[in-house]
Amino acid sequence: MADIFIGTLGGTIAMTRAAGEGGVTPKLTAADLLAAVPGLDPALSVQSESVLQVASASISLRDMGRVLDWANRAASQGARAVILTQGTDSMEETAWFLDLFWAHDCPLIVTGAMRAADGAGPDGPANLAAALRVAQAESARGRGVMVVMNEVIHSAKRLRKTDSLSTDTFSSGTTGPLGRVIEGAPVWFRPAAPSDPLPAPQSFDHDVAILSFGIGQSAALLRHALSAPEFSAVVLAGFGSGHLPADLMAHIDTSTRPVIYCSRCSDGPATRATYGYPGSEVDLQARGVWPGDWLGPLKARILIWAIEAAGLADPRAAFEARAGV
Ligand code: DAS
Repeated sequence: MADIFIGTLGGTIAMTRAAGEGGVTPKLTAADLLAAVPGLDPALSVQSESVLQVASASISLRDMGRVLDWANRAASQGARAVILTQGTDSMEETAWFLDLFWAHDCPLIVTGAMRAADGAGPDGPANLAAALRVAQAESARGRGVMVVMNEVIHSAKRLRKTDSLSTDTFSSGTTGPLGRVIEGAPVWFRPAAPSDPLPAPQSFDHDVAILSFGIGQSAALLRHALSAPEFSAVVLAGFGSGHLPADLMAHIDTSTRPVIYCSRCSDGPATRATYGYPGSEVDLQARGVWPGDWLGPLKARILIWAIEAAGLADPRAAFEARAGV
């Protein structure tokens, strides 16, 4: 039995450019990624598998169901830790998806790279090495799904990609990261928090829309999202702490699906009781729109999608229980 299972999903960490290609594409296998990690402990028993080979914007929720099954199998077979490598573009969504369903003490660590494997100073091997260090630590048990990038350990819930290219792209915002990897071992800034995993997803056919708003935007997309049968829920990425223009409020209809308001800002919560003007959070809630609380639009979308996939009887209570800090 291997100590650590590594599943690779593609992403920049696995990308190189072949002659004639216009840019890098995912090619490297799990074995290639491991071979590039300097100073890998030869006593460490690792089992690796290439699970997907895609850019992370192309990972579907159905794919994530398969990845979750793969990771669950590894944990049930006695893995000490599971590591997934993937693209950073969707990491804040995929890690949160996994965290919502992860029911093991065994840590699940997600990592990737901002620089391609064949460029100058690729960060992939260092990130995988740091992820392995966290995976090997007894203190990582019971901490659910984490993202290790740039030697910083983020919770799946708080992590956001903040820069399209910098190697220092990930931030846990106001609440800060969970810890850092220092001299080859994790140093934790806070204790492990208890988790309340959702039952495994039963359905993958539903879709949740995110609508972001700019000044003067018409009601066309809002009307469509709130009436289209394809959408089982709608997340509104509103101004400031979650506000909509007053003239759009007449189009809000929460009678057929959950509608959630979040902040379109890169940090901070959607408020509940600060502003009372038309289009404010007070007005939205009076019309049946749920506060996204501390979740940004991407995380709120994954959460309501997961709750619907799990078929919970009281989606609102399940959402509220998980949307706070
Ligand atoms: N931006 C790339 C990455 O960081 C591509 C992707 O997300 O797959 O891996």
